[in-house]
Amino acid sequence: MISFLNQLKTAKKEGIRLLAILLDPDKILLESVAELGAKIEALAADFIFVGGSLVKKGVTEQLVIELKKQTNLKIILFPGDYSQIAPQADALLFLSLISGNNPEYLINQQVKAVSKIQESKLEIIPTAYILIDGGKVSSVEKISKTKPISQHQNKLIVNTALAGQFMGNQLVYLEAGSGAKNPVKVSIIKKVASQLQIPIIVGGGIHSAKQLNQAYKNGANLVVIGTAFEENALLLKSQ
Ligand code: 1GP
Repeated sequence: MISFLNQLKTAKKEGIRLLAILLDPDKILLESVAELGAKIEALAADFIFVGGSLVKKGVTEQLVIELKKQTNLKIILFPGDYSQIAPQADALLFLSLISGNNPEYLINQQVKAVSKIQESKLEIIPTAYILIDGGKVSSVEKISKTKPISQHQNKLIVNTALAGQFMGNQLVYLEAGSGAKNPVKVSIIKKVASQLQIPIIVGGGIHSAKQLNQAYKNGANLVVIGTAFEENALLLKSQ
């Protein structure tokens, strides 16, 4: 099977638009997983991302196991912290919050994750995670105690993304925060995409088919949608 990273690299090369639906293990009832899986497949999503800011111990594993039973889509871990690493998933975004300066999210969580990763067969993808101001205080900001970069600081965002690439990351994730008022501006996506050799994931505050299309058109290779799916899956249908 083609790896998650290779799917993204191909998407970047060939202009394929990939979509991931984000599920927060804390908000999902296991009984509803079959129905959710069917809804996600109906949207023609390519992946299911699993992760949240504050998730109780063991809940992520239970959700991943259930998703594996109910859908054939690849399950990608997008963890808020190392306790959310479930070996039953397909891949792990090995995130480093490089827009911030909190050592806990730059290196400490990563060190804590090692024993869990070593025991698993997960595909590990080093990912530069960049938090951008989405117009309200996001959970990532609260928990990581790091400030997002303003959407006016184009140059700083581009240079942070480039630094992420030069550090060896294989992906860049431009994050406006879950439930953001303002998604990452298309002009920022465009600038970052034009300078980077590695694929770009964009997420946070994307609510409509129009915003989704705009993100792709300007260089997002994979878009992640959580809140809009929770609220109304139908809004996105006509991508
Ligand atoms: C959050 O980027 C994701 O980490 C998705 O955000 O919930 O706003 O879609 P939304």
